[in-house]
Amino acid sequence: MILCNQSFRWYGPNDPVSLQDIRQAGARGVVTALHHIPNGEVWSVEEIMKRKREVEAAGMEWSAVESVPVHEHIKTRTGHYRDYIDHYCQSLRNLGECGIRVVTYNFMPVLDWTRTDLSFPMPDGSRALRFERAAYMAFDLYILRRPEAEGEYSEADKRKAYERYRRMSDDDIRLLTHNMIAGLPGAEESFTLEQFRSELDRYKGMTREDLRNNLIDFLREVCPAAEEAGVRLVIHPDDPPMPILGLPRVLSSAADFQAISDAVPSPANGLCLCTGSLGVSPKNDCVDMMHRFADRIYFVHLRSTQRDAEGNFYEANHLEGDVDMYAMMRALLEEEQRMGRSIVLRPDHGHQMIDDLHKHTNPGYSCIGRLRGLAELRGLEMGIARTMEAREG
Ligand code: CS2
Ligand code: MN
Repeated sequence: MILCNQSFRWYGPNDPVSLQDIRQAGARGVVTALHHIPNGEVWSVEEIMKRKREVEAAGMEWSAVESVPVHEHIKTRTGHYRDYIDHYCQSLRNLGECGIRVVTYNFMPVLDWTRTDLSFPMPDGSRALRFERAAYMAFDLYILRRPEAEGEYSEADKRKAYERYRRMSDDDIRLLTHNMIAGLPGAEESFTLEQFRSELDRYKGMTREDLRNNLIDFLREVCPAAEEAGVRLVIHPDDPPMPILGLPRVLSSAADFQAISDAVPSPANGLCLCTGSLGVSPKNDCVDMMHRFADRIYFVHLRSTQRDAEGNFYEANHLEGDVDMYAMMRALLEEEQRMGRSIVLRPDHGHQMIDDLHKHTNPGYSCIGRLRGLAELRGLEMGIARTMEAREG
């Protein structure tokens, strides 16, 4: 029986969660990146090998890179994008040479994932990441004061946003601003409001077709290098899977992945199926995507969210919320048997719980909450795998 390569994300030597913690959590693989190398520079064989040896010395393997970041100049095809693409290809060659086979990236303009609340209290006392639509609109309209925002919301939404804004203290405003733009783990940059406005300006007038074309051009340029190096690139979906702050989006649905896969039919052009991102939209069927794109899926993030009628969502426990985790795991195992290869899997975020609550960790990446997620996913996997085996035998 082929099982998933159960992994855990590690932010490197500065991560308050240690490699030993990760091993004790039951992971076989470590998902990490060379966060100390500035966005756009080449990852040298030496630096890659140093990290690889560190992970192996702790008794695990470096199962996937998350992420080799894509520079904003590449996303906008401006400035030094040519150099950055050359650097990207060189990093892929170097990673391949070191035996690292899966490389994650995203093509979200300016921001990686977006939440309004990084510490939302759950009934059991743990804390979750949350997206509250009214707070988001209040930020857009009354704090960021994005000029186009006025015309993009209904009157009812604007009233709701204003009501929400009116009730905020200065501290609330500072915290919301920080949560929205001050940089999250995985995000390569952090901004002040002023800097953020000028970053948004780079995308003025850019449609989703324009952004998609830039992504396709990028893939046409890097996939041959990835293929040669034996590396699979996987794009992480937009989180949340809807336009944010007027920015265009390219990977929010099955149709979006189909489009880039048709345009660049290289085996190196892969998908990171993140159920925590895609699952926010009721229109996305993650189980169906697992079957449909299995041949291109080399990495899976399992996480669930709970949405409501207002457009808010919070990150739920891994086995609860809107994502049918049993069906997801079954689809994953079925595809792995069919293809005869294991897929790297990690619990995406987890709640801050138990001792996590007294520690300062990267939002979403405390140890115990993710340990719970991984334990639940491993148990689920074993249960389904044994049942499948019994049926076959
Ligand atoms: C991650 C993303 O924390 C997360 O939600 O899944 O930040 C992911 O690492 C990037 O988008 C991939 O480039
Ligand atoms: Mn994810």
